[in-house]
Amino acid sequence: MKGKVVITFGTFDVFHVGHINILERAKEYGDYLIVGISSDALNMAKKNRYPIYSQNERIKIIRALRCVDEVFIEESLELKMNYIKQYSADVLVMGDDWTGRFDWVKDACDVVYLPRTPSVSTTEIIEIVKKI
Ligand code: C2G
Repeated sequence: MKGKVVITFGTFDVFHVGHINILERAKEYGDYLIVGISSDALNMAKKNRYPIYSQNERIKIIRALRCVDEVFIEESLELKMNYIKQYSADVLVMGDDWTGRFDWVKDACDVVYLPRTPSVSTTEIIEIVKKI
């Protein structure tokens, strides 16, 4: 019995504290946390570059977290509804950089947008490291 199922999505490239903050807060919305991890190909389509860490590395990192119960690869942003139904999710949690973008799944589950952790992002880390 999984209890209340929470689903969230992301790339989680160059894993940082903003990522763990949203995953831990997402878990508080239910009993079982499922994470859809963007495939390398989806990342290329979304951000026009491949992630620093491959999808297999990102899966390994996310799966190892205590708050995460299950992971899968997210192949397309348009498949959100399919994933929500496939995993019987009760609530979708996303960071507030996505506010409003996934309201269209509200017929299938609750949708919650949580504030992002300020002053940390993968892009910023890459820029800082480049300058060293
Ligand atoms: N995040 C956060 N605080 C930060 C950075 C990220 O709360 N400082 C959150 C984002 O809001 C997101 C999650 O961490 O909910 C993963 O962030 P990204 O890896 O940047 O995910 P993204 O590429 O936006 O992919 O289907 C949706 C997409 O797959 C989301």
